[in-house]
Amino acid sequence: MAKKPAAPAGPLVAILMGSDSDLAVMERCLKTLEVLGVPFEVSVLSAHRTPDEVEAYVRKAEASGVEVFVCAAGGAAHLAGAVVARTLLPVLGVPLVASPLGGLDALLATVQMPSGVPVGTLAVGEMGASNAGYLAARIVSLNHPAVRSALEEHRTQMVRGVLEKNAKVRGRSSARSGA
Ligand code: RP5
Repeated sequence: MAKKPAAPAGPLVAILMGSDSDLAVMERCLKTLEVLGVPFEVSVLSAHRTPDEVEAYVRKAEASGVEVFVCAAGGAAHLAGAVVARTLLPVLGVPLVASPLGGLDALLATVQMPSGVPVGTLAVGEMGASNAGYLAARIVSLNHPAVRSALEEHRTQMVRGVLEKNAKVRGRSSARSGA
């Protein structure tokens, strides 16, 4: 029988959010990583309110073996930019809704990075939070076969789930095309 690849130990993904008010949405990212067996560390640190701590944290996380940063913030969302300016590791940004501008402000602040300083920007809100988890897992899977196996299992389940829904919905058809 093939040996199951060993699960990674220390935090591979560092999740930063600008405020604890971001946590409810970012739970989607945390849950995704938990399901895929990717160890992560989560912190509240703000580009504007705690710039020195952001800097110190990025240095420490890099030295401790973190492979990807996920940064979530709303409004004038500069957290991902502040992090990527201090590391060569991949940085993913999740723009959140935190103002009357509905997340467009955070999306533009996160996505419009100057050439050479890239932030991989996800969708606004929960969908982006969830996909930040999946994308971080895909990056980490390049070095960790156990995470790749978990992603393959997830894809198998996703296919099965959609085909089950298809069978149910097609049952509501009034005529069969045979296709
Ligand atoms: C941003 O400001 C945070 O990421 C959060 O989305 C928003 C509001 O923060 P709080 O005023 O709730 O702490 O920096």
